[in-house]
Amino acid sequence: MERTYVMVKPDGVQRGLIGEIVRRFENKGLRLAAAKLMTVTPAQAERHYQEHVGKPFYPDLMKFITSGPVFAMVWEGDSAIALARKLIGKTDVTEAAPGTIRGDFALHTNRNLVHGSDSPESAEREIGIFFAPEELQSYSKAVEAWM
Ligand code: RTP
Ligand code: MG
Repeated sequence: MERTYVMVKPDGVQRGLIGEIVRRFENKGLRLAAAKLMTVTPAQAERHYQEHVGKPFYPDLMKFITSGPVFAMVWEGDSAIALARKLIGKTDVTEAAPGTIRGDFALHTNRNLVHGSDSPESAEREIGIFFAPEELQSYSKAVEAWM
């Protein structure tokens, strides 16, 4: 069982895509462990995107991710990290396949609607930036026996 950090970015909230994005993760069968609407602080943004410090797109990324509310979530299940990345689609929107969130809804790479952790280490780190341990729910769903 894995947990992954998924975040509808400010453009997704503004475009009214929270429900559409949540629906895709629910349909897949992943289990929602935590969720909240929040505004990312500059300190959280710096920690979250620490691997991109110094890259040409970093200043815009910092400004963008703190520019308005995001919908922060933790999803869990077997291979949750890889499955979430598949549902989200490739970073470059010209490569993101139809059927993925970015492939279906994103027009520009720097306004690509949704984030998903890229490794178990990133997932643990990112969940810790945005959620306190007591915000995560542990439960099971009867339907999981059929999946
Ligand atoms: P994210 O972290 O936001 O889920 O996106 P990702 O893993 O698919 O992509 P990542 O390499 O982590 O990049 C973080 C965000 O920076 C912007 N970006 N722009 N112009 C570019 O070459 C470029 N590369 C990355 C994107 O908005 C990407 O989501
Ligand atoms: Mg990334």
